[in-house]
Amino acid sequence: MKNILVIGATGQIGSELTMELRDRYGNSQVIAGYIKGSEPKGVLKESGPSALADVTDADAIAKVVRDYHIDTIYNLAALLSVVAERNPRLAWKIGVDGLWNVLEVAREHHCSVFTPSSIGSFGLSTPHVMTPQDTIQRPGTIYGVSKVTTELLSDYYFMKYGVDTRSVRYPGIISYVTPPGGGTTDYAVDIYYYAVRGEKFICPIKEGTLMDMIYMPDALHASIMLMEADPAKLVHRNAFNLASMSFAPETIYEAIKKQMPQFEMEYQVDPLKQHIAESWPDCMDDSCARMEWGWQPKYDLEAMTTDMLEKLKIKLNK
Ligand code: AKB
Repeated sequence: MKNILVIGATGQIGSELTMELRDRYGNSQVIAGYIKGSEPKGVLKESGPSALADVTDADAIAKVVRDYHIDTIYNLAALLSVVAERNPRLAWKIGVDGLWNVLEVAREHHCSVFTPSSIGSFGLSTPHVMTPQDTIQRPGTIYGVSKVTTELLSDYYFMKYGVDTRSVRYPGIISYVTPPGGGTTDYAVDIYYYAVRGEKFICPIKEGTLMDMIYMPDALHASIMLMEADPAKLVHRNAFNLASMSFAPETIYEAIKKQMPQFEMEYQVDPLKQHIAESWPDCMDDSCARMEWGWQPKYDLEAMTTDMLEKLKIKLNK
């Protein structure tokens, strides 16, 4: 039986991943780890156990792992790219020092560890079209620098201590449940909220800027699938390119407009976001994920748009 700790359970991915894991493995088997000031609420709180699990506090993590006999940790604690750029030291403390704490606890208590990386782990010198699995990673943001470090540190703990570490490079994740906080790809979530509220959307990313994106159900499925994968088949571990769809602002706008013809958008480019976006891949080659553990996305832009609009109309009473 699996006993799982989700660190960062109240965040954008954590809030949905915790519920998905509870569906699959049983409510009492999945502990929602949170930090002070960000306690679980509603169904997340009521459906299963939760515990204080601040990634910067190794003793607190060790205590939860001991108390609940944890064997698998999903470590989702991180600042997103734009926020990280405004507070590099904190981004490092959470992303890298925090991972070190998790890996040490995992080594001692024989836990598997999933720590997501991102398209942000690539930089301007990376080939941008069909970015290969193994390629140049010289990011120009602290977010990217910390993501590359977490990939390397996770591989190091696997090679040196045999800790079962695995990871994917998430594209921008789109969801109607918990909004993201401070990422470069957030526009692709915000645009749906504006459309459903009947408001004009001001796009911070320039026309023609391509980035990989994924719908949350596919991102959750991929993460769990990788942690379930037969280790004998894994040539790579930290971290797999994960692709699903790649689009520029005008393409997602058109996809929404097809279903909501009144919807309007104009551009007011945010220089920091644009600078970061241009350093990331246009689209990644995820053939290693497909070959090594059978990755296959379910949603394309059209299917995601239909579902997002439907779910947001209910959520926003529109
Ligand atoms: C961000 O934009 O910072 C994240 C990411 C792609 O890692 N969504």
